[in-house]
Amino acid sequence: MKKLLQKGFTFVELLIVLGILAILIATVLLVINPAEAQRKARDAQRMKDLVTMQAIMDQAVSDGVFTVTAAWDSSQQAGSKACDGTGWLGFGQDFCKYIAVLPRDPQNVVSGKIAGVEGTGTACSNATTIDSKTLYYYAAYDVDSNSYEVNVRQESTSGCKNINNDGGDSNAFVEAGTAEGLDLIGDK
Ligand SMILES: [Ca+2]
Ligand SMILES: [Ca+2]
Repeated sequence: MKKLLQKGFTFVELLIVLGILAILIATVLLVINPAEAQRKARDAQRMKDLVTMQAIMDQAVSDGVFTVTAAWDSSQQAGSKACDGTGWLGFGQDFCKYIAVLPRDPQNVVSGKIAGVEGTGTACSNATTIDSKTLYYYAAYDVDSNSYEVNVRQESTSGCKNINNDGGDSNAFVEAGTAEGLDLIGDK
């Protein structure tokens, strides 16, 4: 019996093994960083949606479907994903022939603890988080120049670099569109 017990772990040995396991798990979590991985995944979706929104707007401008008579900003209407003109990217226009369901920010929150990141420079090394702001997609159409701008935020530190070098005037958005200087949407 004594021999058998000696072959097993002592309490101290068990503690050491558990300690090592805890360190290993903490290290793996630090490397994988599930929260940052989720932010990256949402950012990737946002970049995809930006291209989709550009395609919708390009087509709509090309087809001359806009009947609005004044500049229009959809940035505060991130609710419905309906394509029939009542959705957030509506401008009162029916976009159903271009897309069945409008893209919408994966988070789509009025005010989050972290609403995104912003920073300057190609590496965005000074990235800081944006607190207590809307985490929506934004769009604007200017009737005089028949041009538009669409914006998305980024949440992950690595996504921050997407907000620069896009030809726009904002260090808080990834901007795209046909408006000169992409200056139709101010910082939100
Ligand atoms: Ca930008
Ligand atoms: Ca802009």
